[in-house]
Amino acid sequence: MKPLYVLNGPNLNRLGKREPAIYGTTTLAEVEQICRGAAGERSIVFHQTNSEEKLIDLVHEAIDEAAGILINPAAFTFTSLALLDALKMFEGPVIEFHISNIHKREPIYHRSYVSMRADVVMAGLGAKGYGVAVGALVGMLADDESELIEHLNFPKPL
Ligand code: CA2
Repeated sequence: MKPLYVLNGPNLNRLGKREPAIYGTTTLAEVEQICRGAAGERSIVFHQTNSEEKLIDLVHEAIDEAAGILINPAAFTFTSLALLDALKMFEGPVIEFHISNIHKREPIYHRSYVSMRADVVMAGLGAKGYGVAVGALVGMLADDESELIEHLNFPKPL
């Protein structure tokens, strides 16, 4: 079974250590454990990077390896056409995830490039919401697979 890729953008390595009023007290290491716990039989490939180039390289890796992508692109959400272009090459489900509700914040946080590719956008559930998002991704993949099985069992008549 292909893994899920959970990708995190710039500054999220500081999670739980700064601005707890916005981002809470859960650390990124705890987020990783939450994701693994919510994934069931699926394995998780978990990364955080402060580099746009590295994040795009990880999306390229996911294109070849992953069943689905959960991405918190952080500030690259609002700036990176290159990240959007990379995500457009991925054929499986993509969930865009934000710890805070970006729409409750200043207008610069309202226009997401990544949302133009994401199948699902989640914002405002806090860091523990990563588990909800992984569960949703697992469910989306199970739905896809049951549709495929249905199609294989009941092919359309000629
Ligand atoms: O709410 C989110 O998950 C964000 O993607 C986080 C980004 C922000 O640019 C987005 O608007 C929303 C910023 C991440 C900053 O990370 C920090 C982590 C800990 C402490 C301070 C900042």
